[in-house]
Amino acid sequence: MSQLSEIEALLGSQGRLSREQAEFLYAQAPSDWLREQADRARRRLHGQSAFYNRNIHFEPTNKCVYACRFCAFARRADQGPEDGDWDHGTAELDKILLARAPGSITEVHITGGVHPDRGVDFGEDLCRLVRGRHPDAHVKAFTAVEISFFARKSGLSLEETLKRLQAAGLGSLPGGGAEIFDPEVRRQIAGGKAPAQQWLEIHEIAHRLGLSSNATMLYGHVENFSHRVDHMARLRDLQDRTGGFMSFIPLRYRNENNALSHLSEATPEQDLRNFAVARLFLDNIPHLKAYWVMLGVPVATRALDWGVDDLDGTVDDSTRIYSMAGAEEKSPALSSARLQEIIRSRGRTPVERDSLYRAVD
Ligand code: V47
Ligand code: SF4
Repeated sequence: MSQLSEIEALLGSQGRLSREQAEFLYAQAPSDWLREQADRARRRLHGQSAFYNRNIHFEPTNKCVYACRFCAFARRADQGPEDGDWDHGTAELDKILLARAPGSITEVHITGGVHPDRGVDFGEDLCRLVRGRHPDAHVKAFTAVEISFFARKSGLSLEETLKRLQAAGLGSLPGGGAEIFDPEVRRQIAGGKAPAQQWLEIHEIAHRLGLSSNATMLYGHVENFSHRVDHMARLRDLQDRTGGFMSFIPLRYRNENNALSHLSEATPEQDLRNFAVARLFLDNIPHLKAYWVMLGVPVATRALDWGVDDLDGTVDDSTRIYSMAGAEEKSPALSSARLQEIIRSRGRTPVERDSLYRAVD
């Protein structure tokens, strides 16, 4: 039996792919085969449904103590004000929240640079503010990298930090800051920030406390297929222990205005193959998200045929973390109606979800 037919038989009996098999699929599986298999796996989990939500993004600041080489967004904390800098507090968030009618959003996603002067109390203030203005909205906020810094700055353990944020209204953690877990690749692209073990530890503690989370993977830069598989294997192992990850979100590296701009970007075909392998390998993470802001709407739409069941949401924000790095959407926002139309265009049924993937009426 060829390796491909062996893998097909394994998937047919809902067996689990090994690392070697996943690497083989990345390197050698025909694209049509990958699409069909990933689509079948997706259908088994979600049937015809494809999910979206009504969310907004808020990025408090682009000042950051780190200098990830792929990041086009951060400014060093000791740099003077420059074009494109911002440093918002609760007043700016409040303005954004007040502009939204009650019940018009179900989620506020907050993430940004790691500001040198801000500890957990700042995070608590933001969570309380959202919950005060929109009591029904879910707060998905702060990557593990931000949590790690809050803990250090405030002299607290990781668990105490998460508990304080949870008490202030934090509902789940977004998946950012994961990048690629392999230590050598991480050193090259994101030296200095929370290492893989700490990123995973923070999500493990969050899951234990009852906070669900997401996980991203930044791909298409200096990593190879084995680094991607290693990254997903670490997530799969943790998920076997906790079950706390809701969604996996591959993010294509965008190459404008950063220290790695000499690298070219992954092609749409590579994006789609990556989604398919992720759907097949991560058999225990229920949702696979195509983040349209980063991929552009055309690729995100096609991804619905390659294992993806979720498009994130309306977003509606400056979301400059991506546009500064070259993402097509300069002021990203899609209406619910447009998201539904995109989903229907692939023959699927749009389902509005809340942040925990429960259907919203
Ligand atoms: O960790 C930064 C990425 C992430 C670039 O959990 C870049 O629902 C590509 O995690 N090219 C933060 N990517 C965003 C994030 C996220 C987004 C949407 C939904 C969710 C969720 C999480 O943005 C960072 C980093 O990997 N990023 N710069 C760049 N040049
Ligand atoms: Fe800072 Fe995040 Fe940019 Fe890294 S990716 S420099 S942690 S804002």
